[in-house]
Amino acid sequence: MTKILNFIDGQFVEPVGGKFLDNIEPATGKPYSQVADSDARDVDLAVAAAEKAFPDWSRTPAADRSSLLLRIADLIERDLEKFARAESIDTGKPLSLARGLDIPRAASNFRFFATAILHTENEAHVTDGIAFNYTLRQPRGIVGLISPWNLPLYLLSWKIAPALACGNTAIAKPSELTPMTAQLLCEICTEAGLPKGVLNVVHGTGPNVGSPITAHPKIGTISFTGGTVTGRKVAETCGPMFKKVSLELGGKNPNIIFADADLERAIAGSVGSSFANQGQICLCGSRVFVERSVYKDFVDRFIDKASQLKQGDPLDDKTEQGAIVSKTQLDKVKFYVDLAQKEGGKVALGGKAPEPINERCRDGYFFPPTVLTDLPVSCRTNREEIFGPVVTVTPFDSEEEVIGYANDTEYGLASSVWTQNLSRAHRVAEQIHSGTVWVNCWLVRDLRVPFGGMKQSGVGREGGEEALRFFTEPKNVCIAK
Ligand code: TXE
Repeated sequence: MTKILNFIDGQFVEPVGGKFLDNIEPATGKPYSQVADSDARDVDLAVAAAEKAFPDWSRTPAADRSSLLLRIADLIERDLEKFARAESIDTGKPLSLARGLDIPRAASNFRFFATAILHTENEAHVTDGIAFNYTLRQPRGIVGLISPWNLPLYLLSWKIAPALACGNTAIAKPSELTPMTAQLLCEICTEAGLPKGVLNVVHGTGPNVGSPITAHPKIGTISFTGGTVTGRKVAETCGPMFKKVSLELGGKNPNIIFADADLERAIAGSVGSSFANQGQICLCGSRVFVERSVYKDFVDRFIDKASQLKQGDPLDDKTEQGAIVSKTQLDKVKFYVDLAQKEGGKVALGGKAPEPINERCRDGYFFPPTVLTDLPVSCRTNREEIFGPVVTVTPFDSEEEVIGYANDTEYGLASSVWTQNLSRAHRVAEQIHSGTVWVNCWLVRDLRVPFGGMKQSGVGREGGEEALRFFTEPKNVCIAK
């Protein structure tokens, strides 16, 4: 069975403790590889390598760092098919999604930050008659990058690319559930000629590897994407150590359809925002609100369209809905569908695990697109993050009412608004408490825009200039006249 090893100081190495975890293929429910079950000793080795690499890497001219990162982007694209297949097997996501979204986006992340660092500016402030100030933005040192299982390479590269582009060295920890494409990325980094120790990857569980990374005194910067409960633990560790932290956490995003929307477009968009990647995207719109005059029409057509999504073996090219990432996550989804019914909800679509899709997938973690109606806005199903192919649909009567519903959550990551009334779009966008508001679209991601959440969806922003600022330390140099 393939062994996924740590990548430290440019070498693939076994974990010091010699232990491995089974890596399960969600579509079959069976182990198909093993991943290093590392601990604090491996983190220490990675930190030593990153520390050694930092002086040279941080002084490498931006143009040279840029060339290297562009080469990594090219190599990811060259190996697109290999990466996409690996991501699909590891996560259960449809191969077509990995090929069309995850892997191209990983290449774009490298390309974007490789070129962004060629166009930076340093601010200057003239203090009248007294002094001249300029701002240096220097790399912060060794950074810790912790990422989740839903978009493994997409999210890991979203952190690695800006961190390295800015001249930092990194310790990355992919989710233990989906470590495979990080291994492939390390192979490519070697081929591209990335100096050893610049990127180190330590595999293992959150408590054994994630926690020592967040607690390590030599890692002063932590970029974390994952669940809100874990994010809180990361913040608790980093706070008293005064680390610079970015937390991209969960969501319970509203998707609002006004009667004046282009319904055809809103329905297609809502099927995507509800069920893409089996609903396992932090940006998915899991609470759908529909203006009462079009509620019935919308629900009927939405259900009709969602029921046509082809669930199947993730490796089948025609599959649109694959497997849920793990048994734990599948159980969580089932728990919430049961809870919804206890809370008075009706299952309008799905709700039960399907018959086996084929012999290979007999024991896989499948759950169909599920639509729940008739739930009170404030019930648990409507408040807690499910992170699966499950949405609730609720009618509303006025703009004011739906803004109240949208904001009645602990989370504030993203939202969608569907309307053809431009003034309404501006009004609603301004009042919704979320880091992103999409109008008549979903998941349109320009890499230059600030990305992140409000309230319990996180702290800080990633993307474009925000990322370059996060991974650098501003220093004011003041020269007297
Ligand atoms: O994520 P975790 P889990 C949500 C979703 C899901 C829930 C739990 O609702 O059901 O979170 O998922 C590492 N110190 N999201 O438990 O644990 C872990 O190894 C440092 C939303 O699978 O947050 C992994 O690499 N690190 C989300 C990463 O944190 C720790 C995506 C994320 O895993 C750690 C995933 C610790 N103490 C889940 N414990 C999104 N917003 O995209 C774990 N980790």
